[in-house]
Amino acid sequence: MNVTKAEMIITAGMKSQFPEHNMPEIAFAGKSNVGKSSLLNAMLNRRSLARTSSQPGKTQTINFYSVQDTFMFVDLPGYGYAKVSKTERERWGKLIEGYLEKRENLEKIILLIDIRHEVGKNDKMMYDWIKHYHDEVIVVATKMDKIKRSQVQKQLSVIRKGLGLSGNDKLIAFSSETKQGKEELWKVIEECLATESVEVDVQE
Ligand SMILES: Nc1nc2c(ncn2[C@@H]2O[C@H](COP(=O)(O)OP(=O)(O)O)[C@@H](O)[C@H]2O)c(=O)[nH]1
Ligand SMILES: [Mg+2]
Repeated sequence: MNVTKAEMIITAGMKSQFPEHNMPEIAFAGKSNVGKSSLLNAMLNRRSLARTSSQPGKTQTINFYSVQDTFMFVDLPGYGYAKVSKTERERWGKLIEGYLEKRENLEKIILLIDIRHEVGKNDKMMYDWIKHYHDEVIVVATKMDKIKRSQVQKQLSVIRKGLGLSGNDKLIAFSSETKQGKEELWKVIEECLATESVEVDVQE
């Protein structure tokens, strides 16, 4: 896909702020600092449409980006950041559940895992949760430029085993620095959009 138009629609801190529209949404989930915002920028050919940070745990909002006026990318708040209060964690839980469980527009959730890391408990929980609702899960192994080329296949199989991926799931190695994996990820996203099952009635 050649993205020529991408806009930030809203940074939602609560469910009532989720935008009403009838486009399908592709949401990105993962641990904080996994590289979600960087991946969105790389996919959308933008340097800093989605804000990136070297300090994990900053974004506790759901950010909506419209792409080509035909679908939306949704940046979910990262999980697994220890240094937040119980109140903050509960707020996070409510926000993300409010989106994942009830969002009519949601077409696909893409799970991001750092290619250098073991699969964590939260990653596995998120995978199982997605798998419960979606037959096919798309997993992106991020920051592949941080490991040697010769280690990529090995790390991918660590992730495949750790999550317990099944045959119809997809696992793509990606780098926001080198843009490796970008074409492959677009191809998978375009396939999702082509077989789109979302039908949303927007009340005027
Ligand atoms: N080398 C490298 N660094 C990355 C990559 N993706 C993200 N980062 C860095 O990892 C940190 C967290 O990235 P960010 O996109 O903000 O993560 P988020 O919290 O998941 O949105 C930032 O310092 C990024 O520059 C990548 O593909 N390669
Ligand atoms: Mg982010």
